Parts: sequence; C-alpha cells; structure tokens
Amino acid sequence: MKIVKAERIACRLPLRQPFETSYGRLTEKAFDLLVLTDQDGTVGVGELVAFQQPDYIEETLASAREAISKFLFPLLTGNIDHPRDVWTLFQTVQGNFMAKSAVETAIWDLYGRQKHCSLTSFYPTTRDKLAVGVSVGIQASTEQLVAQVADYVAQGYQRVKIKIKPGVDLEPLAAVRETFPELLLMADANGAYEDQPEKILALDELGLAMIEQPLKIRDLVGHRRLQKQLKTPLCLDEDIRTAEDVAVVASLDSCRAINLKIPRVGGITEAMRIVSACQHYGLDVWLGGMFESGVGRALNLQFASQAPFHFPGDLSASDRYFYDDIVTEPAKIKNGCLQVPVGVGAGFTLDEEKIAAYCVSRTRLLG
Ligand code: OSB
Ligand code: MG
Repeated sequence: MKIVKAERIACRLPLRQPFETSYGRLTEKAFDLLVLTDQDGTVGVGELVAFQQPDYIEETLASAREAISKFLFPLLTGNIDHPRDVWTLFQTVQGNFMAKSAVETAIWDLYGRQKHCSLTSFYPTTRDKLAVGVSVGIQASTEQLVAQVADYVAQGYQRVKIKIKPGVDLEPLAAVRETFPELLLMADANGAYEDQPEKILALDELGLAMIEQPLKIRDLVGHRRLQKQLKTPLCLDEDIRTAEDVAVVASLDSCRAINLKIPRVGGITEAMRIVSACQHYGLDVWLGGMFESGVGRALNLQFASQAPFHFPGDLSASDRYFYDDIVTEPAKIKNGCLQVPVGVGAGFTLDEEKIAAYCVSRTRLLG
C-alpha cells in the first residue's frame, strides 16, 4: 500500500464524571482521529490518545501532532508491504510512542480492511468475549467511593482498580475491601509514592491483586526494593515502553505484572514484542486503557482477545466514560464481558453524524 491522503479530525468527548488521579483531573477527552487513505481508496483510522498535559507520560496531543506531521509522515512516502514494516521505518525517531501508535494502528486498520479480515486474524488464539474491569478515579469521600464501586460491581465489572494518592489510600481501599471481601481489587498510584514508599507497605494486607506504578517513572531499583518487601505483586505501567524495558524489569525483579497499553508502546508491533517478552520472563500482562473512544477501544478489545490477557483489563463499556461515542456500535457490558468486535480491520465503523457533532477541527495533512 501507499498512503496518498491523510486527515486529522480533532474531537472532544465530554466525560460523564471527572476522572481524578494522583496527578490531576480530566473532565473531557480530547483526541485525534488519523484517517489515512491508500492509492486504492481504502481507508484506515488510528486514534491519537495523548493527553493535553504531559502529566501521565511526557507526550502531549500537541507534541504528538508535531511528531506525526514533521517526522513520521515523511517516513511513509514509499510502498508499505506490511504494517510490521512501519515499526522498522519508525526506528529512526526516538520516543514519541503515542504519535507512532496513532499512525501504525491506522495502517494496521487499513491493511485489515484491504484484506477484508479482522486484525484478530493476525493474532494467535483469540476469544470472542472478554471479562473486563474498571478504573475508578479518586472520589470526594470514602462513602462515595464505596457507592461508586458498588454501582460498577452491579453492572458486572469483574475487577476494580482504584486510583490512590498519599492520604487517600489505606482507608478508602480498606472500606472497599470490607464491603467486597471477594472482589478482584487493585490500586494505581501513578508514581505518587516516591517519597513515602512505607505507605505502600501498609496496603499489603488488603489482598490486592496488584499495585500499579507506586514509584516515579524510572525508579526501577526502588520498585525492586519495594517488591522485595511486599507479598502483593507490583505492576508497572508508565515505565514500560519497549520489550527491552520488560527484560530490564524482569531481570531486576521490579514487578510481577505489566499494564500494556498499545499507544504507550508505539503500536501493535511493539505491543506484540512486549507480550512475547512477558511470556518469556514469566510476567503477567494485561491490557490497560487511555480513555479511548470507540476507535481505540475496538482495537484494544481485539488485541486483548489473545490468550495471555486472562486478567480483566481497563476495558470498560463506552458508557463508563462518555455520554456518546463516535462509532456506530459503542462497547456495551453484558454479564461482565465486552464482545470482541468482529468487523474488518480494527472492527469499528465511524458514525459520521457523531463525528460532526464532536469534531473541533479537520486538517488535511497529506494529499
Ligand atoms: O494509569 O492506567 C492509568 C487513564 C488515563 C491515564 C492513565 C491511566 C488511566 C486509567 C484508566 O487508569 C484506564 C481506562 O479505563 O481507560
Ligand atoms: Mg496506570
């Protein structure tokens, strides 16, 4: 294939509830759809999920847009035989993972549509529905948190992740644990405990499935030290960008699990390398989220249908995040599961009316 046309559709979807983490508060999700067309008129779409602030990782929507138009598109001028080749082409650009992922996943989607098959046909064994979890932001009070968790449990979510920060940790988590003794429960600190790791040790008796990224990015030795003192497995999120990072954290014993997000690692090809590395080193791997719209969610559901993803991911129904979505069939929860989309490519169909309603700007980038 040869990419002859590219358009960026900037969108905003308001969130049903603000999402609070140890580093900030999100009230709407701004994202771009990257629409690529090849010489035969086949279209592929990728989602740029970067946030407006560099508070989760270093990339932003603005930095990723610049990386895409200035550095990544110029690498796509030739013929592309297979989407795997994009990974190789992009090796000359350092970092900029979410930018790379937006382009690479659009090319995978285009490739699947051109071959009239679902991207699941490029993955090893797959499931048709997935047990899913939900990530709950920091709430105003413990009562509100317990009520929120009860609501999600009633909706069928099979695993609950709770955002924590110093001072909003042991008490709310213990209250949830007391109300739901059997719940598959975990916590995510987004790196907030660098100066007080002892507060993480205090969570060790709650029977948590894991604790995600307690210490700051790159403190792999600190994570190793903490893991040694804990029964609860640690999980790394922000720290894992490549399969080589998996080799490092496995060798150090910094964690026992990886939260894999396709955009954080630069796309599907690197995500596959990471799954293989996790299997090689015996680390658990599960699929995380970035408040994706229906486009990124369909891609995530297809990817997470692979056998190694047995632990329910941050793959929630569209209505957990948004009032409305920009695809014709937003993900819905049924018996605690989401269906893996079966359509061609990444399995979504854009809803043009909804895109017109939530689009902020359209920019022709190529052609
Ligand atoms: O740390 O996993 C995280 C959302 C945005 C940025 C970082 C994280 C998250 C989540 C929610 O925890 C994931 C989701 O449900 O999409
Ligand atoms: Mg996380």
